Order: sequence, then structure tokens, then C-alpha cells
Amino acid sequence: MSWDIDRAVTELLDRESTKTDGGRITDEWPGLDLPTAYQVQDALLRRKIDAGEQLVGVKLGLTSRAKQQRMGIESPLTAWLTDAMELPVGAPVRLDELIHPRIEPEIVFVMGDRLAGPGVTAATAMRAVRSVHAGFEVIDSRYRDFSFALPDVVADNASSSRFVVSGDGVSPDGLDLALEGCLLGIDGQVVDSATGAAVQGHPGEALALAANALGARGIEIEPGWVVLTGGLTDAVFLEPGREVSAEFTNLGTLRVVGS
Ligand code: OOG
Ligand code: MG
Repeated sequence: MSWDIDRAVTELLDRESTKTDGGRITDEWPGLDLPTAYQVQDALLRRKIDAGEQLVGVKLGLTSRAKQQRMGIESPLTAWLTDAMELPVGAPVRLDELIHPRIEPEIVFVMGDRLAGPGVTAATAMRAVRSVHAGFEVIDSRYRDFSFALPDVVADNASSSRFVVSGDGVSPDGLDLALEGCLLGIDGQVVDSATGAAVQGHPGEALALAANALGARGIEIEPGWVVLTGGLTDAVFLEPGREVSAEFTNLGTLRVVGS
């Protein structure tokens, strides 16, 4: 059977619902180039919306060197966030619902104003931000061993699975997000650290990148949207009973336990 956008969406959604990983789609469908992969991603979002989920924002992926080096892909990408992916602060991550989840700390924006590329700079982007939050993203690639080429991971909505956003946002005014520190801990031991500069030099650059990339596809970032700016550090595996913490300088501390 030959591949097309619809079959790719069905395959990825099947893997998600049956909690099984599989091979790269590009191995069997060399024609899956980047524009087609974004069409798969958009079609996948439409299927989720048809099933009752709501679009709540956008995520960036592979915006830091730590993430790019781990995944072996240098190009940042965007993907969609729906309400079904959001976990309340303090809720455990149910591992039985997922394939091989990893978790990564992220700086998160909630948008106050609409933002439409092209031509968006980090400064313009930051003026559209209402509040800045500590965040975690749980990624759960539908590919075996998180092994993928760029079009595979774009089609797979950038491994998106769950996310957590701290309740108390901080105004972007007066924050230097390049210097915002983050200590990543596992069961109370610091295992990694980064500052906001890890993400494109400044998380506002990542937001501008998303606005411009989406703008090229005729899509605007809407007021109220959540924007995940990308993992600051490499992701760590979630395990039953393992507590992962992200302690930020000004954005507070988030803790998540695998259950
Ligand atoms: C791809 C998604 C990357 C991030 O924050 O860099 C991402 C992956 O690592 O599986 O979410
Ligand atoms: Mg991420």
C-alpha cells in the first residue's frame, strides 16, 4: 500500500492510541518532504479537533543545542497543542497511557496579543506576551527509540504528548529571559541546568521564529494561546515513582511524578 497524508495520520494516531512505536515513515515514503510533513501535522490536528479536542497553542521543538544534539536534527520546528495534552499542575503523568515518555523543562508564554509573521522580531514578539510561566513538556515519539528524520518528527506533531504550565505567570516586563536559570532535578538531585539563552539565545527569538514560520503558512498566533518555547535541556525519562523537578530563578518550581 502506498503512503499519503491520510494514511500517515491514521498510522500515527493508531500508534498513539495503541501505545506502540514503529519505524520511520520516511523509510517507506521518501516523498515525505518538509511541506508534506506539515500537511500531515495539520491533518492530524484536524482529526483531533473532529474528535472533540481544542487547539490551545503551539510548541517549538529543537530550539536548543542540547535538544538538537540529542535528536541529531539542527532545525527548529513547530507543532500543535490541544487541551487534551494539558495536565494540571501537580497531576501525575500516567505512564500506562504512553509509549516511552520523556520530560523536558521549558519556558512557556501565554499570549496577550495576536502575533502574525512575517517580519516578527524577538522584541515585537515579547510585546505580545501576556505572561511567562515555568513549564514541562512530556514528549512521547511514535517512532521507535525516538529515531526520526526531520519530516518524520514534524508529521508526528513533534512527539507532543502532555504539557504542564505553572499557574502563576510572571509579567515579561523586567524579566531577562536569557538569564532565567533552570535546574532540572530527578528525585531531588540536580541532573542538568540551563538558562533561557539556551533557546535560540532568548525564548523571545523562539516565539518570533514560530510567528514567522506559521505566518509563512498563513496562520497567526492568537491571544490566549500557550506557546512552549522548546526544551532548555535534554529530556529525561519518566519512571514510576520518579519525581522530576524544574526550579527556575523567577518563574517558580514545577514537580511532576510518573505513576
Ligand atoms: C522532538 C520534539 C522536541 C523540544 O522541546 O525540543 C521538543 C523530540 O525531541 O522528540 O519538544
Ligand atoms: Mg518540547
